[in-house]
Amino acid sequence: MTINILFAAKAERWTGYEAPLTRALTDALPGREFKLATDLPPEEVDYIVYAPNSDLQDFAPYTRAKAVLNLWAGVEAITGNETLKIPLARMVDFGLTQGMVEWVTGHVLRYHLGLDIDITRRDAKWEPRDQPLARERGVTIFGLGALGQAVAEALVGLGFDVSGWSRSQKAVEGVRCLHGDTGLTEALQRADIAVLLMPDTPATQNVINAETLAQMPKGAFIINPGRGPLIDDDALLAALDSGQIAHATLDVFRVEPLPDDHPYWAHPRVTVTPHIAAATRNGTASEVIAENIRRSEAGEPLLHLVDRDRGY
Ligand code: NDP
Ligand code: OXD
Repeated sequence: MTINILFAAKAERWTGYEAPLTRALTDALPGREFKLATDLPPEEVDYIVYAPNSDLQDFAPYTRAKAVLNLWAGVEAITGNETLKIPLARMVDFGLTQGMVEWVTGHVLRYHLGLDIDITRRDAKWEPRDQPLARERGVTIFGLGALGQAVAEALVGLGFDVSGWSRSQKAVEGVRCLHGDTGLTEALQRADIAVLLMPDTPATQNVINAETLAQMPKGAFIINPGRGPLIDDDALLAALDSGQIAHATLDVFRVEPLPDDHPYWAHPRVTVTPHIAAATRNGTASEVIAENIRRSEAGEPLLHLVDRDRGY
């Protein structure tokens, strides 16, 4: 029987996915017939390859569908969808992970080395300064999941004093793994540079607030490629103005695109990037999707299943 796979993402994504997804499905399902399309009768669809910003928001008519396979790592825009009753898998993709490692490492090194001082200097002042080694710089990764762990390992490789904070206890070589409410204070105190890589859930919203910002070392840096709601924006702006936080690099926001009049745009101690930290890569992501369809057809458990109650 033909496996019908609906590609439900913005139309412009189809051009990039059609060929690699077809190739990956052909490799993963030898001898099986499949149909991959952007439009199929809902009652005939077996799998939905999905982006939360697609027009598909009502899953009720997809009575035969076995799983929704998300093209994004973040699932906050779909976990609350009451019409979704079937398993939901999120994206864990080599390309996405590597992209995040490179983006975070670049911004950590920018802060660690004080690169802005030299890049923006125009006053002809020759002012040598001491450069601490990475091992003298505490970096805390808030969120030690697929992305956080990879980032932590890369920073350990560069010699940083890396801590990580998660909901449950983790073990990552070279990383001081802290967790839960009891681990939060130490995680904050060790964060000369804080990297936020948690999902947006009711439990993580505003985790960076006036109280937690005050527990970080004075003059700390914040890098947020996680999600906008992790930060209480007013509290961060106040901490930037007081010097408690020296600078923030923000890739994600409560409202995207970030509105023209948002104070982050003009703030001298904020760098805004337009949600570009890491993108799902068509080729590697297609292999992840195809592998999950193969698993489902073989009666094996899906990879990267979302716990809808936990929200990630
Ligand atoms: P994972 O689900 O693999 O990891 C999430 C981590 O956050 C886990 O370590 C988890 O703890 C921790 N966490 C969740 N809730 C809490 C909590 N209440 N307290 C403490 N820790 C918590 O996600 P990924 O690493 O794959 O992705 C992380 C996020 O990065 C995505 O949800 C998305 O928002 C963002 N993202 C941003 C991109 C960009 O371009 N800006 C690109 C891709 C992703 P535990 O391990 O105990 O479960
Ligand atoms: C994602 C993202 O969640 O790009 O994949 O933010």
